[in-house]
Amino acid sequence: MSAASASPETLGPALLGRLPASVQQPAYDRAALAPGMAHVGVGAFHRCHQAEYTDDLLSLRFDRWGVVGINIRPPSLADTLGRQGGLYTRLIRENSRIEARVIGSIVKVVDSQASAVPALDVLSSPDIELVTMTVTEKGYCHIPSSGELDLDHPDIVHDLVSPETPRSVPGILAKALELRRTTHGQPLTLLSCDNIPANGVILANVVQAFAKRRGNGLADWISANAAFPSAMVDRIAPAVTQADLDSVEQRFGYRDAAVVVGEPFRQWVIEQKFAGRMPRWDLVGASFVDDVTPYEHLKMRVLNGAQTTLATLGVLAGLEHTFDAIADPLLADFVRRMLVEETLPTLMPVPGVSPLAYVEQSLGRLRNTAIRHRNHQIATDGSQKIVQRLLNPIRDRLSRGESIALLSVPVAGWMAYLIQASARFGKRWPVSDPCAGKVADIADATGHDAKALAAGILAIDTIFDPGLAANERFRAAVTSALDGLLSNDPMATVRHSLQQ
Ligand code: CS2
Repeated sequence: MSAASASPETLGPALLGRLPASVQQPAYDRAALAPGMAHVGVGAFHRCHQAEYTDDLLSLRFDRWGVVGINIRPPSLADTLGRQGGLYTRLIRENSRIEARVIGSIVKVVDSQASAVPALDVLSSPDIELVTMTVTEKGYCHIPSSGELDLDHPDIVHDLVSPETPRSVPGILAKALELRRTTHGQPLTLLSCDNIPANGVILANVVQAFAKRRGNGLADWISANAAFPSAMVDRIAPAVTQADLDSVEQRFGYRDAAVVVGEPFRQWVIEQKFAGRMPRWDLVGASFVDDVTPYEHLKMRVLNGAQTTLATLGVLAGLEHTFDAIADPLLADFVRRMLVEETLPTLMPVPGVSPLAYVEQSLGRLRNTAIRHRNHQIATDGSQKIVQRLLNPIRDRLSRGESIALLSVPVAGWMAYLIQASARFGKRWPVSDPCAGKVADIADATGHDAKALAAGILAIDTIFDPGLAANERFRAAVTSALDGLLSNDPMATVRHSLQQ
């Protein structure tokens, strides 16, 4: 097809076979795929990660594992992937290099935003043996500091009263498992692919806590018939922009409303704990292991820790993207020293991985200028991210009497970001975080006095467990960093922390 045609066609099954040679396309017969697994939360990350692994596997050895993509929150899938027969373009970008591939593993999409019924129909079907999910940190309705179900969460309150019409992820999954139990009894593996520590344990906690409150034997059935493996997932895949969609049309001559853009690096480490058959993702680069914890700590504390640090401090410095923040010599020096001096000593050994090389590789990934990952996007929902990225390594170091001078700066950075980003940058970076309202109230009540502010925020026990919040060294380090970051020269605090 011609890139210069007046009205470009939209990607769909009819266009396969006529795509430009530079766009790779499914090497298997999609029409013969049967839906064998479902994915909840078909955002950029799923399309760039798990769906690509499945596509690799389908190319390698043909079997039935087509994916049914479900969204229980906006956006609607019908108008994008739905119209395109589940097909979309996955761009891998690294500086000036670009590689395009049409992914075919999603065979059907289901919108279940208005009611849980369409999602429940899929999740309770005996054809579905596995459900993967990326529902964001918030989607689990758990308390970040403890990993337990948040019984005060409005959606959980609703679902416990009306379990037949659930809204929350725990409520929908518990209902789906109940339907499986009463209709056919087939087991189910529920594989969280969200970036939270021990994600399988947290998923099991919230589903089981919900099921136990139903009191009808469901929790016991789940224990015997469902598995909740943990997984570490990795690939940087920022929110898609109009420019990304336009770039496919300009380069390749067709329209695609579901483009995703990711970096070359990808990793998937999955705990070997399944309720039934699993796709052999291990044949296409994923790893099945007995314990994902060391991998998870490495990734969340190093790569994600660096991202959150560059994001919050980057916003305070007025910088737009991760690559802008890491191009700043002070921030680059700070983040490397924080990782090497304070984070690395908290990690468990990971087979075959040199921690120092991992740091350099991670920083290299963050320098990729073709991945336009906004600091503001990464800073969003920071309250759900800082526990695993910053507070857990801090807790480990405090227990051994080690310095936390550097790691406490991005913790204060997250606080300063919540307090200042909207006021300083307005609509450009409006803060969005489940704790934003609480922090704003604390700021109003304390008149922006750093000591009172830090004390107020550290008392939010869903983020800071009481033991950590009471630690004098931690309190002093965060208070002093917050004081500096709220001043007119926030970067002086970053500079100063390196001189200590
Ligand atoms: C990012 C992650 O927005 C964020 O919180 O830090 O999405 C990050 O890009 C991925 O975890 C990389 O695997």
